Amino acid sequence: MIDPLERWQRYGEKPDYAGLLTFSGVSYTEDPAELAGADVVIVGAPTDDLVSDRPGARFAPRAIRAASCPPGPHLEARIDGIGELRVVDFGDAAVVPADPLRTHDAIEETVALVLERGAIPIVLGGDHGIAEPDIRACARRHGPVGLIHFDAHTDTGTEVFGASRSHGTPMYRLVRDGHVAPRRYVQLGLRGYWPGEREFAWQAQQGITSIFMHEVRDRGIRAVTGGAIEVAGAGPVFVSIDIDALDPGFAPGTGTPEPGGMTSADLLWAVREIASRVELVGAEVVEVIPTAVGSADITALVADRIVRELITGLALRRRG
Ligand SMILES: [Mn+2]
Repeated sequence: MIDPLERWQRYGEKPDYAGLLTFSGVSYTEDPAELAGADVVIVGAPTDDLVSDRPGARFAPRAIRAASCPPGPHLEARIDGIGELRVVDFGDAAVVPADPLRTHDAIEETVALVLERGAIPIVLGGDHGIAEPDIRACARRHGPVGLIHFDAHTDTGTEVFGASRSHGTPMYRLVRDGHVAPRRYVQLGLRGYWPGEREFAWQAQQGITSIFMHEVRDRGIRAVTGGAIEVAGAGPVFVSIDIDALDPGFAPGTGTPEPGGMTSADLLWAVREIASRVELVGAEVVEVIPTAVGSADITALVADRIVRELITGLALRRRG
């Protein structure tokens, strides 16, 4: 285990731009045995072979780590999630360029190693195709999971451009294969012009709940988040956050941006609230396309803060 803060111990903290690049400066290991006792484990999944428009999400795990800020008390929640919980950075899954099948196997294997040690994996994507190995690993450990899915799109196509494995199809495949319990599956932030009637008819048949962006706007984030938590219900829950749920004004670095989305303030609160109230077994933040370094990349920055809110919510739940 490497503690990136150790060299700066006499100063109490490490500058964000210096030292080993880990999430929030937490300890780093690639040895699964060293994950014993960890509460939350960060895994990178740098792959974007399955995008249908603009690529670049393969650079996100590094960018999110580079944008991440050191531990400290959350000024609203009044708790330091990283101080309270044992958080470890397990590095990146051994992805293979241009080979999405082997890449997904590597991601599933890495996430499974985290789950075997009893920790909660938080995966930094990557395109949304990684939902398939991420959630499959969680379902193989915990049984079919409830799913709270923030996105502009449903990602429940049977195919996109004729491809059945795409960043537009993972949720269809996960429901079809029994890894997601459809009646405990809720989508938040849907808007724009995709998908069509066929997909929504299939979703209705499965009992999937869709909360559209206009409902978030009209009913407010507290009401729709409360509703989503009710749909997910008791039992294991996975939270999947596609950064394009946010308005492109807040998260311009993404592959299929859709204007008219959520605010950062709403989404950050919602993920903390969810993590503090459900039985979270895993989470992912996907579809971030960074273009700048460190805190200059506002999309990677908000992705980092989303992960911090998840950790803060988990710490609140632990405290009771
Ligand atoms: Mn998506």
